[in-house]
Amino acid sequence: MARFPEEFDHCEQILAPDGSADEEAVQALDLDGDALRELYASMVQARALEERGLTLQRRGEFHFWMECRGLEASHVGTAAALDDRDWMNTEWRQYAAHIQRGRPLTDILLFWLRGYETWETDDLDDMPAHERRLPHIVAVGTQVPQTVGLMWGRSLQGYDEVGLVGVGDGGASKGDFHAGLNFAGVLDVPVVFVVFNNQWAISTPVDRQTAAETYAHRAEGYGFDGVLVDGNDVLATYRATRRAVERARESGEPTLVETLTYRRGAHSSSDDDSRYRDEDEVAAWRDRDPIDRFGRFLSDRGLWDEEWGESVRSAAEERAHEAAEEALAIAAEGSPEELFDEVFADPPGYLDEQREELLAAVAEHGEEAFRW
Ligand SMILES: Cc1ncc(C[n+]2csc(CCOP(=O)(O)OP(=O)(O)O)c2C)c(N)n1
Ligand SMILES: [Mg+2]
Repeated sequence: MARFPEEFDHCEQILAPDGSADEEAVQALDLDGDALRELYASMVQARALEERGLTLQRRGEFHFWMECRGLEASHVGTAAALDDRDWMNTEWRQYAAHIQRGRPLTDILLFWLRGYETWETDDLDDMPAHERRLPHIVAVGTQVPQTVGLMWGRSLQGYDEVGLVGVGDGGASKGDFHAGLNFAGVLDVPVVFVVFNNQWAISTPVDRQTAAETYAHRAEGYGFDGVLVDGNDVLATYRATRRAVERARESGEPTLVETLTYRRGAHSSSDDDSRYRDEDEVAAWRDRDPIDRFGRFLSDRGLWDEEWGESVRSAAEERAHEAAEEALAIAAEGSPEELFDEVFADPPGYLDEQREELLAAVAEHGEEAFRW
């Protein structure tokens, strides 16, 4: 069974569920009103995008979609702690983090519509923050050793950049997780590992992933620090990650940050979560909504009122709508043979043969027959 929110009040926290805050801790963050409002707006944008994506999937315009509902504070707070020069590789549900780093919504959607990503530049010295990432890999957990390799290389080249890599509670069971953390600990690779413990990996609850009390404990076995934070508190996830980023930059020492949270939506648009979990559990976590909590905090400081909240929400919905229209139009211009692009610089011969076969089939049956 997954666990209820009351059991997790021992996590590092700045905002209580009612929005009241540890004032001293807030002051120490040194975030002004605009920066605080930006965190809120990123979370709202992520939710608007997820609602749009789900609607379009139900209408048959997207073949697949996944929600990050409930995880926004974990994704946005950790991403906000990075500098523009840093790198961020994500697990597949983490689009709120990309939003916080300024990645265009259309670009996020196009990955799910086309299965590949494009970059505006390959000049590493002139790359904007939102492009400083590896291509998204659907194979769970592989991003962990890849990030360590990337950051080991960058630090050997003399750059003072830090890499953040996100992985789920399920992904943390992969051997890749061990290989990545062990290597980074031994060689002082400047990486912040973030385990988004949302307590489910499709239908497998976290107590079938690990018998340990926390993921954060594992850091000790790799020779570095681990910290458990309330994943529904955007200021706590920001602070813990910021500390870890600073440490990595100064000494190369990695950190493991566990954000404890809950996946409120189904695993994906292809999943029916009512078949394996109790609605009471979902309802309990709905009361801990990270956006509502942060809104109450902002409201107490005069940074949020109904009118402003509504304007942020409606602008986010409009942007999500426009981005979806744009992404669908771009994807419609693509052709089936794109399947073979963006993988190999020099494709092996058998792929050329398969491309010819596909083109012959398209010529015979028409492109429409190859669209989902
Ligand atoms: C190597 C591999 N095995 C299985 C899958 C299918 N799969 C996709 S997501 C997922 C669960 C991931 O759970 P978790 O790591 O907790 O991330 P979450 O979905 O909760 O964000 C699985 C098993 C996959 N993509 N890659
Ligand atoms: Mg999970």
